Amino acid sequence: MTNVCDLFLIAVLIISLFRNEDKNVSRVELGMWELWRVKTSSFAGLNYPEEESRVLIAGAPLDATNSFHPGTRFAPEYIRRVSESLELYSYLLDMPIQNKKFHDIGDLFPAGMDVKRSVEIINDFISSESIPKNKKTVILGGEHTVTLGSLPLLMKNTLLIVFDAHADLRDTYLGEKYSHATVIRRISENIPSESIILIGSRAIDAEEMDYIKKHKIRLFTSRYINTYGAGQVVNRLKEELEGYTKVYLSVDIDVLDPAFAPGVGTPEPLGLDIYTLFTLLKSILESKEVIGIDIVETNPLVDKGYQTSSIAAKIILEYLAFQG
Ligand SMILES: [Mn+2]
Repeated sequence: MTNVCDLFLIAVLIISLFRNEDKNVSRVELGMWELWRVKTSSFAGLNYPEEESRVLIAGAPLDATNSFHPGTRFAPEYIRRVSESLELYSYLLDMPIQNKKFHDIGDLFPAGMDVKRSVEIINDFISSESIPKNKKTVILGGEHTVTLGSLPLLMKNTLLIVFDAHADLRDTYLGEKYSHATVIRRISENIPSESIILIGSRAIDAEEMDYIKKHKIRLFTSRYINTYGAGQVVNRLKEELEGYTKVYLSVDIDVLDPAFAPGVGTPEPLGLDIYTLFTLLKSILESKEVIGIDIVETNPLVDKGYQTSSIAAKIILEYLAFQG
């Protein structure tokens, strides 16, 4: 029996197919998604008008190539949910976070979208909204492959700093060119590879190590950081950052030791502790203009007590705290 409710939903769907006059092609094609995503809560339970905001936040629930444990599609939702209960206080600045206006547009596409299409949509969003409107970009992943969508931000004398247990520099992985394990390789083919710094790495195969050396990618392994301490790494980072005015940060939450961040797609022991990670983030945020950041690989399905989602949310809050 068709009830009134069904008829109403069908009417809404038909109207939605015709109502979208947005010039952005991907948005038009995703007309139905616009209807669903309005239900998504916004980051930190706040949402300022876009015109007043210096930062645009967008979810990218990509979960297509994870080889071990799927679930990253739920991360934007959990990060937002847990962010609502975090106090608006900056640990790094030791003061309340005030007047940092951001606009959370919701998720860019529904979970289940294929990799290439997802990356195109992120690309489109950054090229048609963040860059022309002069806004900074926060992407809530999703698997690490979403970073490829930020390529338009990496083109002009921008340093890419990647926090990650893994190098993600394989040419292909499980037969895929576009994968969470190949994402930095694909990026390195599009920007000067010397403009990439990997931090916290501890899962690198022989092919990747050769690639790092051959292409002069800069590397701070977790062993180096855990041996010499955050202070020494901060000093070396300052030297490495010289000559660059802008930085883009890609934070794979598995850079942390699984003791701190168990809810990840591909856990790898002997990572950074949370204090070291935040100290390194501070040194970057206070010395350079960080034009964008993505936080990827949080997996709420294996995340007891929202432990990992809450760190992901905290990283974004600290990023916001440093914006003008
Ligand atoms: Mn990783």
